[in-house]
Amino acid sequence: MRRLRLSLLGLCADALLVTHLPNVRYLCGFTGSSGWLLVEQDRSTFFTDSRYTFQARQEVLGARIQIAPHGLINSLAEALKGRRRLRLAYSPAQLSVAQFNALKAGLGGRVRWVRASQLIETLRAVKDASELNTIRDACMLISRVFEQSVASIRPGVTELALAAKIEFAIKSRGAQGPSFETIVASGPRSAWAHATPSLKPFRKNELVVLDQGAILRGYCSDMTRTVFLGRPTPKVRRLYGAVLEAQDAAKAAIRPGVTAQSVDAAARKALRSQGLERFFTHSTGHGLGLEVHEMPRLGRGEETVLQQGMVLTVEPGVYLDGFGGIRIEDDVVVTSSGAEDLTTAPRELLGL
Ligand SMILES: [Mn+2]
Repeated sequence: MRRLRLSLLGLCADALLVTHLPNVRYLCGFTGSSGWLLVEQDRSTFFTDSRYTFQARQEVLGARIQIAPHGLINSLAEALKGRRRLRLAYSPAQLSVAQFNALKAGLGGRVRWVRASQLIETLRAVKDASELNTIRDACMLISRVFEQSVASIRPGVTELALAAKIEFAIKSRGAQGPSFETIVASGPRSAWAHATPSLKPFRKNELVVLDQGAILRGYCSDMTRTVFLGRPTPKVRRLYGAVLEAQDAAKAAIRPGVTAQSVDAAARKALRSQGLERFFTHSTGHGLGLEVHEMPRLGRGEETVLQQGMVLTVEPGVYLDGFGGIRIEDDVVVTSSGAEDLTTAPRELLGL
């Protein structure tokens, strides 16, 4: 809240309306599904509806709680009544056109709207010690879940059945649930980078991509491993080795002061040297925290400078139509001199 108020001064805004729930949670601790936060220099007000009266009382810190009987917009208008002029910052990507129009109508002409994108996201990108501890635990948990669930990959078991086992294990081990819909994709379907699990059974001599994450105490992990059902063929070995080398190259490029795009370039360069760059069809990674995708993105043209305390995924892959895909993904934290792995499941090619 203190760091946010400083950036508001820089924007010449009197207040910021926070409408994105992960940002609301980050600033005041509220974990429910409806709530806005108004941050001013001398106070903050949290608006929610009557379903959350008790929860807000227990969770919200550093803000006055305002239960809205007739919608958040009316309550906000009520709270701002009597202000003559207000420069109110908002994040355009996090308000619908309908909400924005209703806000303009409800708050009237005294508000000057100031567009402010990614103020809080920029703060969130660098994790503090307690956030790092939680992410570390979420990464440890998903590593254990993978090691446990890999034993269930056998011919005849369906992708959906394995996904169900993974998600059962996530909750059994004390996480709230998966941080995204678990990906289990086998055979040619493993070439679909974002496949959803299907009723397809595993067969002998297939690649299986498992992309799984857990939300623990609000924080996400995100890890991918690719295994081979049978004795890996020379082609699979070669592809797998190239992806692992690309991942190592990207990790080795991470340290404070380098740009996000330079990490992506390192992975691409490693795959290019094997003639495989054109099969790498997504970016190298992304930030991770309260949301499974947050700042910074490790991709082409991304000029964000990495800082100590950022948590990133590193996940190069190759996808060959009709054959299959291979992706290896770890979560790392940027340290004072490099990158430290947070996900620890084995990375060598596993033949089952
Ligand atoms: Mn990811």
